[in-house]
Amino acid sequence: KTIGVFDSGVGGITVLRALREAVPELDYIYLGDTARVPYGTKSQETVLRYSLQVGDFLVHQGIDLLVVACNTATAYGLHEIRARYDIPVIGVIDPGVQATVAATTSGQIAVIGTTATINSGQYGKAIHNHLPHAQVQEVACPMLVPLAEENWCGTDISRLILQRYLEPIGSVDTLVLGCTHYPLLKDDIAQVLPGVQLVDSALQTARTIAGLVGKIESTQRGRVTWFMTDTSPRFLEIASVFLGEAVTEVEHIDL
Ligand code: DGN
Repeated sequence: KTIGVFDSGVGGITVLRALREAVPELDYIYLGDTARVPYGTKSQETVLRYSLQVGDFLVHQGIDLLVVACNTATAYGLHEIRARYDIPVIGVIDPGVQATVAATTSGQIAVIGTTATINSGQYGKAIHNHLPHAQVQEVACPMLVPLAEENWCGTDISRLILQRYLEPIGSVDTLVLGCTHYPLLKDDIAQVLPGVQLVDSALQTARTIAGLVGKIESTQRGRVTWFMTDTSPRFLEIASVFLGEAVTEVEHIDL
């Protein structure tokens, strides 16, 4: 089986990494729309148009399942993306929400994400579907994506920026990392909000897909085929940081 994974850029590699740990035997195709990143600051209409172009490309590659490994694309377009293809399409929001409602005891929850994800209100809506009385604070943290891409996680700068975003949140027992870049900032976030449970959507999405795929007979590690819409050295460098191993053979495509 081949799983198609896409993101606006390199962030979705956190989902790919979690998937390769959960189900290493599968083959993966990763597409990063690096020429048009970020999606997180764009309108719904634009994000949806880009997502469908990427989806069409991956579906033509013959994938068996499509993972929308971008919170912004999931928030703005999952419904339409699902309607367009006859293979299963998994977004990153539902798995994160399921884990959040299972983890919270007080119902006081915070969600952080890009401006687009937060403006969509999708996390809050989905959490309220499960827990109508939950108090959900949704906070846009637009500086965190460039921070992670600069590889400044674990520094005094990352902690200062996180303090500025997170300290006004007040008392919550669970915080959802509603953007693919944020798993890289998990340790910093834990320092700024000690005692708060952190829900990593990338990890939860990988668990959901592992459950869907079920047991696999082969024990061979599958391969990853890489496509990007811009292959400047900077993206390959960041991709390697996000994957935790070198990303070298990337094919450039135009959509
Ligand atoms: N991958 C995007 C997300 O999860 O929302 C973040 C990157 C971006 O488009 N700004």
